[in-house]
Parts: sequence; structure tokens; C-alpha cells
Amino acid sequence: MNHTTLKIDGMSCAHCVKAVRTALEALDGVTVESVSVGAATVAYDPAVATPEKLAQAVNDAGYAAAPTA
Ligand SMILES: [Cu+2]
Repeated sequence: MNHTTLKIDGMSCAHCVKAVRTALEALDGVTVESVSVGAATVAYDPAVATPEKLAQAVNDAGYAAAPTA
């Protein structure tokens, strides 16, 4: 498993944290490690997920995510 942290704009409260967690957990090969307002850290299987896909799922949930190193 690889690990990555997404920087996420547009989050403001516990509801946002839950929505981002739900969006990431819906992806195959992803284990959410932590989500806070502004960031999410996940472990993912690089065979089925990429940081770009993770960011896209968060974007689809209504936030603005960008992969960090
Ligand atoms: Cu919120």
C-alpha cells in the first residue's frame, strides 16, 4: 500500500469530514487513515487507485482536492 495526503479546500465542519471520508472509502483499494478539515490521509493500492483518482472522488463530492507529495 502507498500512502498519500490530499490537501482539500472547501471543508469547514464535521459534516465535510464525514462526506470526504465517505467519498474516499467508496473507492476500491483505499483505506482512509485520517480526515480533518483541509486534509485527508489514505493508504491505497497503487494497482487500482492513484492520487489523481483519490482527488477526483473528493472533487466529485463537492470539494477541491489536490494530491501532495
Ligand atoms: Cu461542512
